[in-house]
Amino acid sequence: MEVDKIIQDLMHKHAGEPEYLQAVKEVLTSIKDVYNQHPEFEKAKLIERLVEPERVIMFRVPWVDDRGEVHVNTGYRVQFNSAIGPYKGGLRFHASVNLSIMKFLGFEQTFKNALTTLPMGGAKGGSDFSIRGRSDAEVMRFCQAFMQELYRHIGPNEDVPAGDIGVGAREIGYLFGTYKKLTHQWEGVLTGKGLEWGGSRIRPEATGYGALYFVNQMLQTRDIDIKGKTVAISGFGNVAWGAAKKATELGAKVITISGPDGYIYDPAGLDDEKIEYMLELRASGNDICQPYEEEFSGSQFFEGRKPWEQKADIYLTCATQNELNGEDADMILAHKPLCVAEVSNMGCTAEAVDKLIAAKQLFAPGKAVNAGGVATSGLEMTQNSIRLSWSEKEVDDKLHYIMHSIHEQCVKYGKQPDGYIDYVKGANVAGFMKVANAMMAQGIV
Ligand code: 2IT
Repeated sequence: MEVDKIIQDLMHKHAGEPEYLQAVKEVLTSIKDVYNQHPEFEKAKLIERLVEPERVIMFRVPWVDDRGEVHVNTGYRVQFNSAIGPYKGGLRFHASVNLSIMKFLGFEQTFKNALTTLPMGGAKGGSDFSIRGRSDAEVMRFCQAFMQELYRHIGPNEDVPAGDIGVGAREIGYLFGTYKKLTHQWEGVLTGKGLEWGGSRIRPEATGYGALYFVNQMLQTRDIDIKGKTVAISGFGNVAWGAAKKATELGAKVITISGPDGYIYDPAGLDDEKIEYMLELRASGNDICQPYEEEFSGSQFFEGRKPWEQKADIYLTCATQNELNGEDADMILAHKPLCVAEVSNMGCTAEAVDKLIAAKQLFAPGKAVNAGGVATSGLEMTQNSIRLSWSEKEVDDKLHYIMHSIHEQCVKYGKQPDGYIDYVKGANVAGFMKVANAMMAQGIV
């Protein structure tokens, strides 16, 4: 079937799943040409199979809060594609979580994981539970209730979840403890574990570090040195923290962070103390960035606004999907930036992506830029399997190599006749070809 017809049918069938449709549409549009060059793909209904998750698990998560009140949340695990390895992808605990968001993230993860060079299939999971304002004991009981169902569906050779928004080392700890208790097995079933119990060095930093390694390579294609450049970052969580840390280390100046409440503009730039403070902000569980203004004089809080209105050389989305829209893209383009990159998954709306690419802006998508996180999860799996812990340098060297390889794949498949590198096309085609070839080899399953 024609790619356009497949998209149309999906829009009809899944009309209530806008994020899923957005992610699918972007990938299918990118791969249209290569798909048409491979009639065997059409015969094998490759795309029809690729867009359908292999399995969706939805379950009830009942738990009791500190006052004795009973709550019921919905749990999800979308096991999207296992062509190139066991299912792999994070768990998101956030009030906004629904099936559409889980499916878009699982779909994206499939191609992202393919780009990492490591053998990992794609999955995503989570719950509409919010850790905001919850006590430690409540978070533990929720994680225990969540794992009481999830444990049947995962395993080190089957499906290996990790963190995402709302799921950090604390939550992974409670989830791991429950899995171990239920199965009597100590195994590498989750990544993002603590260093003392099977975690990998650099994993907390990896998404942000990998993103900056990638951005640096993007800049090098235009002979630009990152040193001294200003960086506008959104978010203040794990990904924003790692990105701010590495950007600062490379000599750039991070001038914004943001939260659901608004953004902070700090013209002096973030230093080590301010970057450490981001961890405190996150640990408070309030999901706001405003307190930064009180803490550091010279900084300013802009309520209900986004950091994209500030002029910067480099813009990095580090919060969540669709946080940069068409209007924001216009504003950013007016600032004539050197580089724009999604570090959050699908950080830009389809309209924003189209505008940035039409303007020949140096721009790259999340599935390439943020793949260092899951890649380092893959390295954690390897260390668990061989029962060794690698040094910081060993892990960081491998992360460098992986980000370099992802960049090369994007250039290979995304370079246009006029020399412009379409990283969206490059990442989508490279990821697709790997998954497609694996699926073809394995027959109609
Ligand atoms: O979006 C992502 O790649 C993640 N949340 C990390 C997934 C993982 O398995 O480390």
